[in-house]
Amino acid sequence: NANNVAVFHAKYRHLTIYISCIFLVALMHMTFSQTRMFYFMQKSMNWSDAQAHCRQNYIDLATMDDQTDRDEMMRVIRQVYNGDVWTGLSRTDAKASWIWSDLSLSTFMPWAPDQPNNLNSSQYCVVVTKGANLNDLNCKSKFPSVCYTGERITDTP
Ligand SMILES: [Ca+2]
Repeated sequence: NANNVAVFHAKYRHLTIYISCIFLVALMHMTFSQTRMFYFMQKSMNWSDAQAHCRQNYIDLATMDDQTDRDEMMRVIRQVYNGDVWTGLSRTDAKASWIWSDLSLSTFMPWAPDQPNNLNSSQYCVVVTKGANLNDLNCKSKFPSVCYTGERITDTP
């Protein structure tokens, strides 16, 4: 009856709070541990070589899911560099969709003003500028690059 339920709740209230705390800590741990880690590669390479290098040493050229990724990526880059850096975004030709190299379905693409403009009809690979925006450039151009490790399974609110 209601009286027994009340007694039960009083008896186990501390346990409920304890379990809630553990759950909260576990959730926070998941949120933080699954954020991507970004790594700047100083050596200038064309996009394909940069991708091969990232895949060899990390997971791939960097993918961005959201503003959190963008902020963290720029924080890592700006520690040592202030210019264009290859990201994992590219396309196979002028009519193809932009695709992240790890096949991430992320649609977060903060293009710079008037970009992508496919200048000279030969810009199929994407750098992040010092202003943290995306610009399509020629894949044969040589720039430093940014790689990543880690995969986010849950999104932070
Ligand atoms: Ca461009």
